[in-house]
Amino acid sequence: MSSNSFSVNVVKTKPYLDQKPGTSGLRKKVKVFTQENYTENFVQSIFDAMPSPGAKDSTVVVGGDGRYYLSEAVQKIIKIAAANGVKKLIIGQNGILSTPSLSNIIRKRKASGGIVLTASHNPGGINYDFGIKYNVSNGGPAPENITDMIFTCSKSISEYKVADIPDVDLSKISIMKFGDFEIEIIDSVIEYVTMINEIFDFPLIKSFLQKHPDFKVLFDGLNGVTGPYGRSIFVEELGLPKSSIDQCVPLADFGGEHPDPNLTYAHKLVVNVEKNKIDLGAASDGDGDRNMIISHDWFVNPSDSVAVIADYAVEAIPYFKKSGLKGLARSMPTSASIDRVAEAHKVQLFEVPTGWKFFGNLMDAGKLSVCGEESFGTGSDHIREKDGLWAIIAWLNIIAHESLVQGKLVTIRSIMQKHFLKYGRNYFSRYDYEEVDSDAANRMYSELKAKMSSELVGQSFGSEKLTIAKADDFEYTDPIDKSVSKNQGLRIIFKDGSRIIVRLSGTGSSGATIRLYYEMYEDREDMLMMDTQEALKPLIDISLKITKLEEHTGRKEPTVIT
Ligand code: G16
Repeated sequence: MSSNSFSVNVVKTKPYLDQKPGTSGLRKKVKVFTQENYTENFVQSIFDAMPSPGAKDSTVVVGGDGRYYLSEAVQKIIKIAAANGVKKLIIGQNGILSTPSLSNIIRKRKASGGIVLTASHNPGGINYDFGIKYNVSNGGPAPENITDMIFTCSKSISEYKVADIPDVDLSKISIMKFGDFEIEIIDSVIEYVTMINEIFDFPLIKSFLQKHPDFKVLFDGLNGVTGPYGRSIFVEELGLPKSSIDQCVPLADFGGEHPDPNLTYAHKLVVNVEKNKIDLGAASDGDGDRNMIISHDWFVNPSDSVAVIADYAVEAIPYFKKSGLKGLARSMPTSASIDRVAEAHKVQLFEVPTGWKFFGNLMDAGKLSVCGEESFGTGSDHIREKDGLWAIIAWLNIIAHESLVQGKLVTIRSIMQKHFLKYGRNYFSRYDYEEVDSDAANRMYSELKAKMSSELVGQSFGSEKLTIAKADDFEYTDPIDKSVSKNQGLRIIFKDGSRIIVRLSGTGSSGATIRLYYEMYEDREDMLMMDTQEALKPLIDISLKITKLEEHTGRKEPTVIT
């Protein structure tokens, strides 16, 4: 087989049986990906599983978060893509594209799909994690039928194709041709920043920042991919001082940290926000799709963050002023804070399983505008991935708008208080037990699952309110394509609507991560600003009793509390 300017070699290989994509792509240690043919097998399986009309003559976007092994993986993808008849690859400069930026480029360039090279918020470096995810033509993560197909292909693969083209220079913005196969290296940042500019009210934000020079912003890129995007937006576009961005140079090992924007792993930001009395502190994760919002006197829980953004969307954000609010959605473990906003705005609320891929169909069908997950993911139908910087700029836009309306500088805390007074508060917390022995976690989970329908319902924990009304394993039928996703997490729902959810994470790369989620609703005015852990203590105690977590795992404390 040969083309104009390269020949194609067929390489014999043996399948690896562990290439099942998780919640968001295949994530493993670098050492796993660097085994002989491991990466090649998975990439070939992606091209084999690409939905009709398939890989031949397709245009595919490729990019990642700058972590260790990125360039090697990109060079392999180029050769395998060319050999499989892909017509064009669009690649971020130096292989860099944030996940939301890649989603945007798939949509803008009408590409057939994209390959995202990231393990998201998981640590990077030779001893840590890498990941490969396939996104489809709407810009979003491949749905389960396609990830299942990739897995099926990976289990029976016997050969992959590779073109004998040389390694290409990823550092120069350029167009290269090898026969009919074209590679375009694009600026990683420009198109994303243009999109953000079109969505939000930049003139309003700029005039707000000029009027309130004491309003302090601090964006922490956690040494991940969003650094250059953050610099362009906060410093170059909005004119904020350079001191308003931190850790904004992407590093292959994220400076040895977890690039995960939560209160534990974004510790440096948390300390700086408090010490320097920051009004809007924010962070994004390794690949730029997660976000955290914090001020010196308030941490915005992600479940509340999406509710506030949805509430202000049409009033404050130009994109939604134009498009209106079509519908709202959240993942199942996310608190029902946004449900109340949906009711007030008279739009439909969808509850989907954990995983951004479940929002895509609803957006494509014009039924969904704003959605979010408790796992620090917030976004809208502007793309088909969650979008960290989008959420952060949304908050800046809302603060600027509300300050204009009230004729004075408002704080994040005051916005939250106003929200709770209007809607009541869904107290929410998540406990993560990371790197637990997998067998112990599975045992705990299946024991609890066995008790769900029979033993648990009717059990009371000290009061009528805390009597279990319902216990099940969440199952979702996609309203658009009617596909059914089973086993999506154990729900224990009490008579007063409080919930305990138990899930095993689908994104870790070693051992198991147990997630316990707690939610309780409160609308008494004097109970709206309580400490979250205190408010949820009764539920936390109940969960430890019924899961027998310590007995099974030996863990006394969670590793991360949100
Ligand atoms: C991924 C998914 C999210 C999901 C999160 C946590 O995020 O895209 O939709 O909520 O994992 O999943 P789990 O609880 O199974 O670990 P990311 O930022 O890792 O791509």
